Amino acid sequence: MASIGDISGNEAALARQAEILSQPLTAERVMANAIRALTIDSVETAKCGHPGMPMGMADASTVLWKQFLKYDAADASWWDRDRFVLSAGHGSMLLYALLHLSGYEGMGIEQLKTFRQLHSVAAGHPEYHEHPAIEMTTGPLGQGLATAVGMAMAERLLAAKFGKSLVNHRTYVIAGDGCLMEGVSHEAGALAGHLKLNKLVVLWDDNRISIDGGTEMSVSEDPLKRFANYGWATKRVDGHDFEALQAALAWAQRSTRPVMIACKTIIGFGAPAKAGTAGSHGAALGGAEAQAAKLALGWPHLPFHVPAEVYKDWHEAGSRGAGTRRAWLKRLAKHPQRAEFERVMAGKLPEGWVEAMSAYKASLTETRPKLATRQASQKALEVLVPAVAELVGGSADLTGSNLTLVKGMAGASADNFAARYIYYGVREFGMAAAMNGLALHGGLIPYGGTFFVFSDYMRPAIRLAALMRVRAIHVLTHDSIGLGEDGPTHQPIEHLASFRAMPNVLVLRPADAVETAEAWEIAIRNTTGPSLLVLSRQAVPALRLVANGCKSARGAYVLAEAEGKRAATIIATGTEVALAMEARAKLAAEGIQVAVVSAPSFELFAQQDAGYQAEVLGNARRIGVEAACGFGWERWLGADGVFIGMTGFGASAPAEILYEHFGITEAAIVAAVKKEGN
Ligand SMILES: Cc1ncc(C[n+]2csc(CCOP(=O)(O)OP(=O)(O)O)c2C)c(N)n1
Ligand SMILES: [Mg+2]
Repeated sequence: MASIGDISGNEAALARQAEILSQPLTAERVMANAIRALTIDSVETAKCGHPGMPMGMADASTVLWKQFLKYDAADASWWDRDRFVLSAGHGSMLLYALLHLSGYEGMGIEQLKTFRQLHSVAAGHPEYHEHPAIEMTTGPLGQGLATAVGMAMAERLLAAKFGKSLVNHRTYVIAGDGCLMEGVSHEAGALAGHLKLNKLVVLWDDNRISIDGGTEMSVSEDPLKRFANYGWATKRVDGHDFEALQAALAWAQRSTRPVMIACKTIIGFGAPAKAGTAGSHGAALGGAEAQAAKLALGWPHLPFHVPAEVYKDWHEAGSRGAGTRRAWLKRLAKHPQRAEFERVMAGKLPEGWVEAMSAYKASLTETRPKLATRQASQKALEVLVPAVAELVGGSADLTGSNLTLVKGMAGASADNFAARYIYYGVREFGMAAAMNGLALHGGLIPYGGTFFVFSDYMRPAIRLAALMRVRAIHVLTHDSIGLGEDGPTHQPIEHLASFRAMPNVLVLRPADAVETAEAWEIAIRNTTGPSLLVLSRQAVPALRLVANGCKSARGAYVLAEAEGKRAATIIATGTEVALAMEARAKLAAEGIQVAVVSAPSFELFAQQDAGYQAEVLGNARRIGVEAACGFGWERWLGADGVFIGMTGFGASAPAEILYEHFGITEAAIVAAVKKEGN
């Protein structure tokens, strides 16, 4: 008998496969074969897709969905369901087949027939908004796993708050070799191990094949040992042995640590020639091989036909959780915290927070503090954190710089999840992915801090948040050359432009304490994607002296109108608004009247009607000022506009020297206005 360690080569895989296929078909194997057959049919119909992974993991998924996963196909949005994340998102047909077979509405056979076609819910990779049971968008390898860590954290945090009669579920992940090769698996795995997220269970599709071939070409470590070292409980099983899988998953339920089960599988299981090879990873098997695979699997049915008795078994699995869900609903109905639980899970903001912020903003116009906007952000948080109980903060080891922690917030630890702050460690990507998971889980609004320049390390997670329209708030401090001496490695230049280019991302760069408070209000209300609060290290004067309404909500507004006809309009963001105001005063003293427009958010301004935009931008020549690259500013400045900012990387020196050195000065603005005026 071939041992499970012997299946890395195609020959060994085929021998092992033949041995398994020679065994009598069990009901479970037939259920798994339904996944394989639907995968084959959908991929053949689309003439593209990834059959290998669903065919390899069909057995393990069947055991999970039949016996362990807590779900009720009648209600995809049951709050206390187990979360299932297909981190190896290329194997999307596995998820679609599971949803179809277990009886979810909205994933009928017609959907599988249109796999990968325009407007099909069965898109190439699982897309969050396509079906309510798709917990997140996956495809960028590793991120499913890292996001699932956030979901598992959310479960712990909410269980600590509402009790386990309401919150008591697991997060299951299927991850491939690729997910574990990705760097983010290190960050996420280490964080989960540290926090002892024992209700997180990862099934590793240990087929040792990726696109280029066998993983031995590029991998020498043992991922199980790596995860064991992070503090995970680990186990190896034959991924085609139902009893072994069942025993491993039963063992996982009792774990006091996060669990990784390496399921030794044969990629493309069932395909007579391509099984065990990269050839089954990402292309249709082809007519002859597809036919032969069905024959080998003992699946004699027409394409897309699943016999009634197989549906019956699957529907039983899909409704297995119905009683548990009903019992949960009863508990919820009489739970003393029911209203609050329902509010946070529905993503509704509490009462009173708007009034608290209004009072705070009014106090700012009295005290007119000169503060760095990162400090102003902390002051806003001092109001928001008590008022918005679902806020969960954190930082990637820069708490004292990002100023993300406020009084009364305990840090979460393995022993204490009655907490509202996460020390993510120096793991920006892991943090941003976990924040997505916290938000996707529901019940929490995550914010997290790092230096703006290190948004580069988080970009893939911010992009997924944007694609999924997830409410995650990033507190990005040290936003320009204004951070000074740390130099060009730490000075963001192209970041504003790059995030303004990313759809569904709201970039907010406030100019003073009032605008920072407004930015927070906008971010908390923004449910259509991530918000980036881009904040300064250095102090700025109070510029907004009246705080009625939320002017920043229009993206840009006239902060100071010209006394009379505008000779020019100076448009600035963040710390450069103060410079613009100084230049305005200087010019006024010389009888030249200019308007200053503060533009904290290009995205919000772009959404305003043409009339408002025209009124703000005016007819006079425009000068844009921002200590960053000018890419994208032409949109507001017009053909004869002038941009004052950066054209290359920064340098290491005190901030004032750098502003002088790079010519971002009051004098430069004055000169630009005068030049234009002539
Ligand atoms: C971040 C990222 N890099 C690259 C890819 C392209 N890609 C998709 S699947 C894959 C190989 C994954 O191998 P594995 O996880 O072992 O999947 P299997 O072939 O076993 O299905 C690659 C490189 C991707 N989807 N995401
Ligand atoms: Mg693989």
